[in-house]
Amino acid sequence: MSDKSVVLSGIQPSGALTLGNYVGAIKNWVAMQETHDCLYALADMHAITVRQDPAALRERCYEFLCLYLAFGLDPDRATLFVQSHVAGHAQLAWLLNCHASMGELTRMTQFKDKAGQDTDNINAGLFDYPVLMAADILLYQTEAVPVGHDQKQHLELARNLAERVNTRAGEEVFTVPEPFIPEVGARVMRLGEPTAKMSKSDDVSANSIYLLDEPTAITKKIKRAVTDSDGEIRYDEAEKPGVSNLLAIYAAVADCTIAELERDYAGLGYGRLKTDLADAVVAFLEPLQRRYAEFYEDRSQLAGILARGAESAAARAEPTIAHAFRATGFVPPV
Ligand code: ATP
Ligand code: LTN
Repeated sequence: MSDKSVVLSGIQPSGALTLGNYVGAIKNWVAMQETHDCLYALADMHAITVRQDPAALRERCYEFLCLYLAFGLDPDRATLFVQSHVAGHAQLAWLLNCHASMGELTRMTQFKDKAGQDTDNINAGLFDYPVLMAADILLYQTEAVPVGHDQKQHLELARNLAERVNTRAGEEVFTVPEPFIPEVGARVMRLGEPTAKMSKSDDVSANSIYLLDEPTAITKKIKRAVTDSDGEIRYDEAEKPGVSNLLAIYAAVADCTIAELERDYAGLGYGRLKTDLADAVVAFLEPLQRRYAEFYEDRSQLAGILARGAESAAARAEPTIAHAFRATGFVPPV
């Protein structure tokens, strides 16, 4: 077993991946596989908390995997797997459910947002979503969880559940995980509404840059992005959310700092900033999309990667399930 610290993260295949998902999460996933023992999940069980077409959900899992591979996530260095392939996620979620309170789950802002958006389908899974996420994390004795800012509250819940179970059991069943949130780009905003988070399930596609968007669509969306009327290129989230968002995206795709951009664009207009940003995003995504298409061709390779990932993740989950069940008082299977 590796002596590197364990990292786990996941994304639910609930819509096409956006640049927000890359900047807030996947960018760190790629960097961390060099230095940590990483597990990255396709969180399909989370995705069914909103209604899914089964064939489309299956297809999207392959799409996500190809994008992960195209970004350079490497099945030889990180465990890439489908959440539903490892039974321990559902098993541990049940156990944790019995330690989570209705009150704390009711306070989760993501639940309040999503329940408010789709009032016809406020299912128990949507409410319980953060407990399943805590199970994903605690199942592997995870130390760090690379996510965007919106997941901070869920991480706090996972920490509380770990500490609560450890205290009640009188022994350390779970490692208490830490969030790992980027300093810049932890909250990429909608292009047309820069006070709300860019999100893959947004109905308005002009608000998001999808990782598989065509260059012309990217350019068009960025040109139409909402800015402000003072004309100054300066990072100030409160006063200038639109321009700040464009600068954060630029810094993430061009691997430079916001201070460098502010200096380079001092005195230039928003038109110029948008044209250059569109070029930078297209230059960043084009090679990615090419690699994506190559991976997508080879289904048997993809199936092999997922089989390997599931086997490795399941083996790693087993000791934690056994420990947590024993500490709870369950009779061990004979
Ligand atoms: P959905 O619309 O289905 O809720 P989403 O786009 O908000 O999806 P998630 O699956 O909830 O994405 O999140 C996957 C990861 O991407 C998480 O780590 C999350 O914090 C991060 N993330 C999502 N949107 C953004 C964003 N706009 N900026 C930065 N990080 C983000
Ligand atoms: N809920 C997360 C996706 C997710 C996740 C995880 C993130 C599912 N399981 C485990 C980190 C660790 C979201 O981003 N919506």
